[in-house]
Amino acid sequence: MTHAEDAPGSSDLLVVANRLPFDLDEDGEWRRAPGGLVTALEPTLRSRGGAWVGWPGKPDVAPSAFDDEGMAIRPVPISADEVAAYYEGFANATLWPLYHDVVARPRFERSWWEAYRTVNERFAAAAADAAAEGATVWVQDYQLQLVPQMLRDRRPDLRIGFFLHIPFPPAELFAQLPWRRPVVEGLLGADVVGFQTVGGAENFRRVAARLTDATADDAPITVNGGSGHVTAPDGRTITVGAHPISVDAGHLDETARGDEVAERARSLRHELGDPRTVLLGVDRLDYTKGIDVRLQAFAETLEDGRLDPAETVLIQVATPSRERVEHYAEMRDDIELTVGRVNGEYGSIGHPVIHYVHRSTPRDELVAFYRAADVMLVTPYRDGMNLVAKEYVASRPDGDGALVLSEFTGAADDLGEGAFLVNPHDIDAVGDAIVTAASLDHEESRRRMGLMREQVLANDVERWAAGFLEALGVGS
Ligand code: ADQ
Repeated sequence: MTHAEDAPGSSDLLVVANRLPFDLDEDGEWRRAPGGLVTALEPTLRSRGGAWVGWPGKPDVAPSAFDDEGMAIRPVPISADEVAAYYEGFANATLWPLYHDVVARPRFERSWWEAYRTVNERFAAAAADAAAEGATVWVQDYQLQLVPQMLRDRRPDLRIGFFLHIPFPPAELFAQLPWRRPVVEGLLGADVVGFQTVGGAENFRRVAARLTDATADDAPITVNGGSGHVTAPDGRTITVGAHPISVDAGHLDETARGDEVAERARSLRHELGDPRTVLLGVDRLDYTKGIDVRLQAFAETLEDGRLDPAETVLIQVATPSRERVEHYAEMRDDIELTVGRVNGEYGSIGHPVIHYVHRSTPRDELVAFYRAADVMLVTPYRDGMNLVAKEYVASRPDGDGALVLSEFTGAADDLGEGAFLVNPHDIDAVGDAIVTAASLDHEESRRRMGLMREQVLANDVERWAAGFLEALGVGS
């Protein structure tokens, strides 16, 4: 059905995401909110007079649309009650744990589902309003899975893409969701549905055939290549593909080459007491990231004497995240307790073995951390991709450094040849990998880093965006 009020707007290319590339701060001023997605998409949107539809990050405000150097910014208002039910509730306490292998128990609340539908409908209406006749609309992520079909109902003339940034779980787990069918039908409103990994794309194709009236082929799905196909009951064909996201590799590489960053990395090591080995973790403080397992494994290597606390330092940078969601507050307490316990046992006055920073870090400082670290620890229980792993690699133009990487990240598919892959549920294996990576000889470390750098520099975030848009039929 096409709604009478949905007359075409003027944008030929739209991105629809939970958040805008701008935040509205406490004083009602717009502040740029940089991020990988913004970096990748802004140039294309600007050059095409495109639009970005999203929430300004502050509840109960309805700011007007505005133009930012050729890109239309279309705010979607969300009330405080809706933030609690749609965002903190359905998105982050139902879908997030369910899609990450149920590492925490998902909550299924009917009122949250209602709010999710209502807010998705509002995003669909805003996109329908902004899109020109025959425009292309690219919908992002798990907060907006109903938007593709809602948008198609309003505007059958549009070309619609959807990309999921988090994992798509196996059918056996997804089937727990009481609203599994409408969610899959929502996604099948798109022409192209993209996932971080081949595994995620295959899971979705299987779920679509099993839980809806659609049928699916069994064509091999390959990275940025072969696609699967689902045929909807109305005869439309939906392309299902794997498009692993990446980082702004060239920019990170260049920043890391700068004298300031090199100097900051040196001074950082000096401030740490010039230890032989610096280990680093950088994460949003989230229970999926396996911060607990890496701290525990690190403590055990100190305990059994394989690493010397006088010569080794672990920096853990953890950005505050979703603090109003129940599981997050608990996890923060657990992690901080472990940090205190390990430092109490193995640190000395003025020389803690774990330096724990609970705040967001400026980009250049983060790059200096990456350059200063001998071993990067990325140990999620499950992660769609994990950009930190790729940022570390892009920030090592010196060709040194080792990466310990969970096999349950999307990044493991891309960096598996050079990283030390581990099962984060196997604490002994994580400890062994930390020790091996910390004692790696220079030549082997350079060989492994070389393999990873080749991958990341050749497949940056711009290429990712161009690849998805090409699958959608948008030429560059
Ligand atoms: P996230 O779960 O947020 O992303 P990740 O991919 O690691 O996880 O990205 C985190 C980003 O935040 C990185 O760019 C990192 O540099 C930054 N960051 C983390 N800690 C920081 C700190 N203390 N200070 C400053 N910046 C910090 C979701 C999915 C991932 C997927 C991405 C992109 O969960 O699997 O890779 O989207 O698709």
